[in-house]
Amino acid sequence: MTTPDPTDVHPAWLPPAAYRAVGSRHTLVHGDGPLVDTVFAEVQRACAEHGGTVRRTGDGPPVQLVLALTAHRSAARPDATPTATQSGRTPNAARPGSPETAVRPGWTEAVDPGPLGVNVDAARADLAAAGGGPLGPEGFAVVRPGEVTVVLADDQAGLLYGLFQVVRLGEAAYGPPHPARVHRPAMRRRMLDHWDNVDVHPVMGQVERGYAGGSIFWRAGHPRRDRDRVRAYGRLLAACGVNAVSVNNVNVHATEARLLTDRLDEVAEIADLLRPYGIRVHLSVTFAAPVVLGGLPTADPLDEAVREWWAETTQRVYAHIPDFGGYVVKADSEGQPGPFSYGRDHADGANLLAGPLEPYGGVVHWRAFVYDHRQDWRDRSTDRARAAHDHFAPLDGRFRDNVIVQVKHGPMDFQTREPVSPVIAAMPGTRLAVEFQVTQEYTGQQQHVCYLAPWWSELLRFAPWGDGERTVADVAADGGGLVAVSNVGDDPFWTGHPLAQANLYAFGRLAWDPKLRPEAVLDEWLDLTFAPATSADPALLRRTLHQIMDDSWRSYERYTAPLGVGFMVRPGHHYGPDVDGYEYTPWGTYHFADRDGVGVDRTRATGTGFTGQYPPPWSQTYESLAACPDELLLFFHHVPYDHVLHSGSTVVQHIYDTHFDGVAEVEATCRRWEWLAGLVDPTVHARVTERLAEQLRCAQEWRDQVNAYFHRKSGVPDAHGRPLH
Ligand code: GCW
Repeated sequence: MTTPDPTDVHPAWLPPAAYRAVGSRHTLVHGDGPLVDTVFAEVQRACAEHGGTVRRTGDGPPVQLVLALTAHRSAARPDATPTATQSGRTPNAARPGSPETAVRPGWTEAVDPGPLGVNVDAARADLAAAGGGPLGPEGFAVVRPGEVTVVLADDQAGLLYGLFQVVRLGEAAYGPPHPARVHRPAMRRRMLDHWDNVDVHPVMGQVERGYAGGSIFWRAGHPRRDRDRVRAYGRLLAACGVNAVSVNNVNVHATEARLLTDRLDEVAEIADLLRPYGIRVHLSVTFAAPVVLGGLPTADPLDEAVREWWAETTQRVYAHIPDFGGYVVKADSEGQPGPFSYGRDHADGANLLAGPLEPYGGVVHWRAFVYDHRQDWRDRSTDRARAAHDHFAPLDGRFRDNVIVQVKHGPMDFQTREPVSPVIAAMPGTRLAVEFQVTQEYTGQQQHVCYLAPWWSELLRFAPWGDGERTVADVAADGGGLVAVSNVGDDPFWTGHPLAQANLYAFGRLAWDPKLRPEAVLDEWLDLTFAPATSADPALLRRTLHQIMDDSWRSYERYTAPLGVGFMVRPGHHYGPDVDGYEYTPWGTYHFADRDGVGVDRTRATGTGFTGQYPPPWSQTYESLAACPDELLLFFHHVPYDHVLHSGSTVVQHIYDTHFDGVAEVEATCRRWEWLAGLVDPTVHARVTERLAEQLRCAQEWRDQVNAYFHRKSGVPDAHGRPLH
């Protein structure tokens, strides 16, 4: 195969310079199979650029890098139904002494694919001595027993991930000898959901909540067939560890529904392009498919003809796409059809689709984003935050093993700050996937710099049962993995804002290893994207980009909705401030500000009772006004404006201060970015400069609207006498 090289798109974190260390050396790639071919092609391309050589067998110059498959083949495919030992309800990440890492008797004997030279044998011995096998379907080890760096993997995908690790390491991969370093993904499935439409939707456009131009897959009703672009996308995703992509919007409209049947070829083509990068394709389907596509009178999950229709349809899908990943379903949510129409529940619905997928190793991602979007705002007893738990927790244990209940990380909807969804702690007998939003619907729509890895890292490290107990990452790792809504479109920078590429990269890396520090992930991304060797002042570049990005999510939080209350965005498109925009609407997203106070009382004592959906200690912490963390205060409590926060500030003064601070931080970001003129590609510099001007304008608007609003409601002046309008 040849590696893609679209000329009309930014190379993101795989510019040729990122391959300098690999491409300037002599490399041996050992093993067979399509993904090994991908590894070979990647190294070959790097060598063409940087002067090294690569071969698969035979004689040649002494090699400095070996990428070799071991003879051991893992029985499990990444998407196969996990066995007790694989899932075991313990984190998937290797733990010394756990069944995951134990050396199987006879394993070292099994590893002998032939005479590759002494360094490889030493590397294998080293790996075995370190108790490092089996590596699993996607794991790999990097060993440097002497002067040669050796990457070992049991399976092809592991070799590909091993190559990208060596690329990340750059020159550091060829430093002093070191023993085997074993890498295995924490999550078996690391998935991106595209909300791409085939037709241009009259309101949502080509990509729902897309801020990077059109779709890379479809344009105005037709497949784009930009094969290079899709391959290049697969390559970028593999390089950060993503292994599954759902290609179309979870809101499945009439044309998009047909991707399951007469337009399946379009999906198969994408699958063909992504397969060489270890990525399986999934498809969003409509629950009403038996009616709208099959002409049946019902889509009732207990109807025999409906079951047969799904079985036959699924069989046809696998005939076209043998490694098809499975279905994604948004049912009974925001107008999408679902089992409620037939008096059935979500377990009935999900199990209907899971059955036919099961023999092929496919899964159903069944979304838990189910709530009443036709709420009466006057009715204080209905609380949207409660909805997913109310619907799904009682169904725990009823889902088939190849159903993955996909839960948004928070109880509302991808806000800048929300507590962790209580569903994540409520379904021990169900495989759960946690869903993030890389596309910045509520975090600046790729007009604003907002590096989201610190937010995701907080969420992944959160321990719903209290400190020292299992984390959100552990739940996802034992269950269905991590999913995120993609931020990619046909924009020349992939993501509209060039710095938003870092979010896509970070999502993949955190899904692979949720313990990575967000600043370290940013360093990886910086070093790849802005290869230091090509920069006039790499230290200044790195320092400045850290200053701009590390805290950008918290800056965004400061100038938008305060203290976890959420929304306050313009209805519909969700960009920019509108404090009361959703206040008297049916969407269930209220802040309840009046002249005396603000916030949503979700306590058991006097409010909606939502705090009772958490296990201890959080059920108590959130219930207590005194204990509730400041950043979530208004999510859980309605308080007077003079309520004193743990920080010592009153609520209203906190609102004023953070809004002035947030804008000042954006001003500093604009100045810092100016210093980088000449240190980054001029087209990148120009694009970011343009976006920063908009970010500053918008941040000022947020500051002035939010501050003026709370000043007018509360009548409390700013303690520092700043203008409040
Ligand atoms: O955040 C909301 C978005 C909808 C989206 C929905 C969902 C695809 O505003 O555009 O629909 O979430 O997650 O299903």
